[in-house]
Amino acid sequence: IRDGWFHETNSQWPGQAMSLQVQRILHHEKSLFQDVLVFESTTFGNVLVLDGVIQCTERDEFSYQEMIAHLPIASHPNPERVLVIGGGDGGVLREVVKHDSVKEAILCDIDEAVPRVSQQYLPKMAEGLNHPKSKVIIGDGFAFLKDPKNKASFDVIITDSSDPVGPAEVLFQQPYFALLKEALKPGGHISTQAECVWIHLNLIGELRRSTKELFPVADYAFTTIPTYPSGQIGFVVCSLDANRNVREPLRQVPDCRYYNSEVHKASFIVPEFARKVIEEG
Ligand code: AAT
Repeated sequence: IRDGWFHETNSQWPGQAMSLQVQRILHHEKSLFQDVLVFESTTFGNVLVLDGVIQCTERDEFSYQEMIAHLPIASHPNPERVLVIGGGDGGVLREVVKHDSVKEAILCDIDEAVPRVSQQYLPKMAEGLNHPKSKVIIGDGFAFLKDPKNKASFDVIITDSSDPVGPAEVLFQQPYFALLKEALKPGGHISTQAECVWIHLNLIGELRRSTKELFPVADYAFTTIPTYPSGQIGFVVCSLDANRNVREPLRQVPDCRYYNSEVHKASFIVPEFARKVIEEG
């Protein structure tokens, strides 16, 4: 923070930085895993920052949380048990529990500080943590999925993870995707945070390749969001069922601000420079 502005400078996006004007700092600590900052901005509401990287703002979080949750759930015929890895702010859980078919939503975030500060400063997201269908576990997502009792037990697994530097690095690698596959029930779906076509196209290509080796269906979709780098972020959405079309929603989702059935279908259409790399390698 300099002269009343937060600048999101980071070696993951060299030469560019999203800046937000700071009204006041609400919270700052070093947790066991990361530097945790919450500030009130002048025009984007409260902002959660981990290791200098914006995780969510109250003004635009719905774009990301709705899309990463509803793309895999609305295209699944009967999603009952859903797992969220990361997502400790609770915003994705808030979206997951909107689906009537969902009976149980489990969240596993590595850092207890994230749900704790979200309860205090991001109440509209943290409501997902407190929903009767939700259960929150603090622990490493990789270790959670390795536990034999979690094999073949979820219809949908959403990886709402921070960027691949720090504790989330393992969540972008093939051994992790293999664990996701084992933790799914037959015909299960996953979606994972899959970065931005303007900055990380090669990483997206790799994510698509490594998931395609494991899942018969592996697709990339994206959303627009002002406070993530370059204003765009994507998701790899996969299905264990070769006959499933994850681009087609099977039902509507109530109370959304970004997502609808047409947005669902359109989000898989990517610009030509990205399509080449993602689909043709
Ligand atoms: N809901 C939007 C915010 C996030 S949160 C990412 C979460 O992933 C953080 O709470 C972090 O503690 C958690 N996390 C990181 N590594 C692990 C791990 N190994 N196991 C479980 N949880 C983990 C996403 C922001 C995207 C930013 C884009 N630039």
